[in-house]
Amino acid sequence: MKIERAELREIPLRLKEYFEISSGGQQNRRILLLTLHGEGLEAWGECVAGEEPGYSNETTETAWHILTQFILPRVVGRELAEPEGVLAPVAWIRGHRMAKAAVEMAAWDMAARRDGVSLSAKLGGTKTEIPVGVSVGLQKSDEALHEKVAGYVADGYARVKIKIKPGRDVEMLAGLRERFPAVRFMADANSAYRLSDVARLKEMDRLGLMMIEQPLLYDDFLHHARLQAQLETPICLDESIESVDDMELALELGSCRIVNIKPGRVGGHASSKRIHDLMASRGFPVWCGGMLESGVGRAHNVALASLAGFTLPGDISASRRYWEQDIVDPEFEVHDGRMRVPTGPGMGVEPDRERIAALTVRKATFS
Ligand code: OSB
Ligand code: MG
Repeated sequence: MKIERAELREIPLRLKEYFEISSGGQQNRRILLLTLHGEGLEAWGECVAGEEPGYSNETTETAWHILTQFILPRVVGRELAEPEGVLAPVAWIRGHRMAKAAVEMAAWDMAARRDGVSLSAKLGGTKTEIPVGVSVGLQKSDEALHEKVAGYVADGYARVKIKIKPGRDVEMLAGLRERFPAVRFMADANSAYRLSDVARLKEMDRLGLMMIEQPLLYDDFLHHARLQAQLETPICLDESIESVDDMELALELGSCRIVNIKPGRVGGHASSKRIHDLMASRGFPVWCGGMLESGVGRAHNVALASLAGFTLPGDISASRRYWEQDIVDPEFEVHDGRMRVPTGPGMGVEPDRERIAALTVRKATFS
């Protein structure tokens, strides 16, 4: 398959509600969409970089820069049999995994369409439905939080992830546990704690949480290992894991027992599959994280989460949890805590090209 042309676009999409985590908040997303063309095929990818460098060191703006100045000029014109090699000409670029992943993931969509199979099948997925959860941002009050959670429980989500930070943690979670005794809860700190907070974190062991996600700094494998040794609740790493090598280090040190795989964070689907395979070989579960994607990025996440080792519910919620109107048809829906994996060719949902064109605030074309 030949990548004959690429279009990179930025579209603004406003989240239905402000989403706050320990490092900051998001309301107006600046989404980068990538379209690859070649041999009559059209394939789609999304760059998951955020507007601010609080979760990752990448931003929408750095991704635009790296994609337009360094990646796309070297990738367009390439002829490849399979998507795995698409980033070979840019392997010398350090970091910028979210920018790279947008291209790699679109190349998987292209290869799936060429083969006439779903992206799920192309990636080696076997599930026709996946269990899904929801991630609830920091709220102004416990009352507001309880109301949000009650709504998502009514929507049937298979587990509810609660964002925490110092001052909004043990008591808040204990209140939820009391009000919702049967709900599967987990907590995500987005690096808000230090190892010196171990006493506080140990108090969470009595709350029956499925896991605590990324309690400590993104690059601190050693302290995560020391913390995990003192906690019964499994630690799930998110920010820390950017490659299969990071995963090996984390397992070697005992820094976590679970990982949240976001294909954008780890550089694409091939890297995600390697992390999935490594974890499966050691008997550890993985789940697919989310980055407040549009329907394009969500389609990629759903396809990835159809691999057998993604046994825990992902942060893959219904389109309507994020947007008044998504940019794909059909929108993603949740029933009884599960989402159907699209079966059509490639990502299996249709981007709304007219609406995307109307929303586009900047566009760069490479041929
Ligand atoms: O830490 O998982 C995270 C969103 C943006 C940045 C980081 C995270 C999140 C979420 C939302 O938790 C997951 C979703 O897309 O629903
Ligand atoms: Mg997280």
